[in-house]
Amino acid sequence: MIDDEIEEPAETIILALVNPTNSEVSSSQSVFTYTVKANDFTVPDIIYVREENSGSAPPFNSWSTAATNIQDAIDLATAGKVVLVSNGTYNLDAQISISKGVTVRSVNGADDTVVDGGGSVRCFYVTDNDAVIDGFTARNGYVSTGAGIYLLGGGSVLNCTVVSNTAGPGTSNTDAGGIRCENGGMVSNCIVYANSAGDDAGGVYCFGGGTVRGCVIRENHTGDKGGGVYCKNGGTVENSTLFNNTTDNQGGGIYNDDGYVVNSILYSNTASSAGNNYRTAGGTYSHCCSDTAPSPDSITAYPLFVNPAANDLRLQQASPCIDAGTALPGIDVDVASTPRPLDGDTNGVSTLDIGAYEYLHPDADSDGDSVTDGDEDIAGTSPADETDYLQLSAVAESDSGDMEVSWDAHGGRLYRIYTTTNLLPPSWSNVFNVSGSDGILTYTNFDPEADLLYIRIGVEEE
Ligand SMILES: [Ca+2]
Ligand SMILES: [Ca+2]
Ligand SMILES: [Ca+2]
Ligand SMILES: [Ca+2]
Repeated sequence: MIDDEIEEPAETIILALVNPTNSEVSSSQSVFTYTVKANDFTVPDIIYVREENSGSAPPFNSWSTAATNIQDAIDLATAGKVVLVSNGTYNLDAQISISKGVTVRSVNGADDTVVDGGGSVRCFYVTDNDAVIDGFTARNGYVSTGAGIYLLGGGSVLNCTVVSNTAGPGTSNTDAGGIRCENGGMVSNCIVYANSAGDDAGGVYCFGGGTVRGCVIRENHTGDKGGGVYCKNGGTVENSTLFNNTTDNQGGGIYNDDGYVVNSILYSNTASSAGNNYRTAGGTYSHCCSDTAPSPDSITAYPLFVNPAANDLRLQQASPCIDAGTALPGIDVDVASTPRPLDGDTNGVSTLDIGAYEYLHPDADSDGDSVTDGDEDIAGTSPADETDYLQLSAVAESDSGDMEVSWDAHGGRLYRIYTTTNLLPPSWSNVFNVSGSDGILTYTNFDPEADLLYIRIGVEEE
């Protein structure tokens, strides 16, 4: 493209060009600016997107040149690259289409990063098995199927909130209000709620495959089969909580046609015709919790949610779902980012809970590092990793004789430094406080008055 009037070209090369119709060269005729097309660049490993940016320019390789449109960044990306999206609400006039193995990830998660279909278009459409959508709210999508997100032949949706999407209009062939997985796809650690479909699958449709893992699926509605989930010709639902979904026909929680449901809670769903919590047409179950047991190894006691009226579907300490699941590969964190499995019944064995949330018992020590799960939760260390606990990473004496202690800190935590010259109570003095970010913090005691100084580090959540 040749253009001498672009205000902020991505990159400008001044060319001396002889006017082909005139052997005389004048300055006004001979110099053009040439704006390099985006695909002339080396594609950066990270392609940035932010909602407003007057300095936007390909290849969007910094926040200052970030794209303002998620699709522009995806179009420029190649397989293996990351499209990193800042906070904001991205209002769509066309669906975001991902047809290559690109990871589209928000900086700060679903609460702060919203893709809005405006009640007129689908939010995301994925046709590559290596594509990943991580940390978005997808809302107000509208189309006849897969109104929030459509995974065709694979792809992953991680840590997303999928809400208020509608498959319509009418009640014929309007399926998958929230998410449609077709012949594959992974939906992991997502909250899918208040979506609807005129025909089948208010929340998630697994059609010919697809996996729903660690998800909360609540308050979705459909006209026909599967208020929460419809598994047709396959599909797997693992460690999920299906709650308060409704259908005008069959299978309020799930309509299970040849799917497999494991470690999942199916409770308080309603169906006008049959199968409030589940309706089975060839599907199977293992280690679930529902009002009637869908398999011999399932339980029927009420799951004891923390506050179901407020949709807080975490488990109380006495819940029968705690440590009642079966072992599954690939599940190492729950929908609230709590590591799992944990030893929620303090019997010394860490076992997956049934449902989307893992209960953290404050007195357990699931990983055996001698720090309780409760203290690890406060410190921000992993209760499922014995190498991760609050500990000093270095103790040193500076050239001037000052004492320095360093530790591996975490964000959202306040560290309090106490010192004493003897251990006789009451002796500790709180001499310094510092807010943590992820990484090493160092405290230097500049004026030790005694030959012997004890230092203690306390931590609390900010
Ligand atoms: Ca557990
Ligand atoms: Ca246990
Ligand atoms: Ca521990
Ligand atoms: Ca630990």
